[in-house]
Amino acid sequence: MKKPVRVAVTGAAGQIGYSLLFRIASGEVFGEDTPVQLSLIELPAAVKSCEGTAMEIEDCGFKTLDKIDIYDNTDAGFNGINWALLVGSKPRGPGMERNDLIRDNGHIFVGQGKSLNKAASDVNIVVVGNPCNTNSLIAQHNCKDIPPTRFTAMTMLDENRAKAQLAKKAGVGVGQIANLGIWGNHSSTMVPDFEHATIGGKPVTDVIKDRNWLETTFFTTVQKRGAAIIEARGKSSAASAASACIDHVKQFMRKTPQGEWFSAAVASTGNPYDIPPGLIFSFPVRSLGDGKGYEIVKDVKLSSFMRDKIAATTKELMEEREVVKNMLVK
Ligand code: NAX
Repeated sequence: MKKPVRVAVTGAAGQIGYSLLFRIASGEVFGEDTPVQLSLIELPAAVKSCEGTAMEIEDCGFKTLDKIDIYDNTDAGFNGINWALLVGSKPRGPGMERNDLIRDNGHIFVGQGKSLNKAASDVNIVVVGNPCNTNSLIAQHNCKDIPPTRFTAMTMLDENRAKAQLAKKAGVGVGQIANLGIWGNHSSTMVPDFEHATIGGKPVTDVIKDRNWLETTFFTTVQKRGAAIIEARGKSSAASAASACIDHVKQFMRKTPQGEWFSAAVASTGNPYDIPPGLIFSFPVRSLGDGKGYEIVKDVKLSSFMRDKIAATTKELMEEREVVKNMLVK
């Protein structure tokens, strides 16, 4: 067996946590030869429920599960971890403005950034809790000793949603869709880039000739999918979000094959797409493998249609950054 991997999950008693933890413990993500040590982190009021989840995980008899610890604070829960999956955050309450939610949840990520700085070093951080791009930015600013490239936010669910829509329209299996990059914010301004994606190795626009559908129905279906799920299910996406989180970690664990890419929100370096440096922005990226980093794909030629959409999502992220500027350590 290899050295154990220690994985912390915040919001472990929540609905995404319930779909996520079992798959991590099962060996699906880190391999059947890697013992998994889970660190479940919750608010004190949800610790009891977390204990119930932990009992169920134990009862699955996963051979890769080494141990489970439960914490109600991040200083202890992040101690020596290799992966931090930051899922826990506060949902938007009735009558609450988006900026109030951004500020409220921002404080959680100030504290978690500071705890990561104290308690962990060789760690990769994935922010799922919304607004995930800006929460990742806050955590990263409050965690000066860990390189910014270790912080990501999840836009894999948006990528998976976009691929599913294209596959349905083209009448093919979703495995035929490749290189579907999401640009920008995980919000309704996100940009699902159909212009560089392929279906069975051919450009999407050669297979789906209805450009109007791609620019309108496809775009808005992907952008508003989260709201459509809440409307239908009465609850927000959970199993699909957990599955996307698994996909995100797996993508960073392996070297991305030549010519392929996937979507993740990472710190902008300012070029080549003129996105303000430092913003946690979703790009097409390629992993260098073993969770050791990534490169932003540099050679994507953007049409004026895509550039306009990307400008709108950039503006939204800059506005979010302005709302939380007092939480960002220079
Ligand atoms: P739930 O409300 O079911 O669970 C959240 C859990 O987090 C609760 O158990 C709560 O006690 C815990 N929590 C809150 N503050 C905490 C803190 N400071 N430390 C530790 N735990 C804390 O929400 P769930 O459906 O699991 O969603 C979690 C987050 O994921 C939400 O912010 C949600 O908006 C976000 N999502 C992000 C997605 C993405 O693609 N990036 C998609 C799905 C989801 O909407």
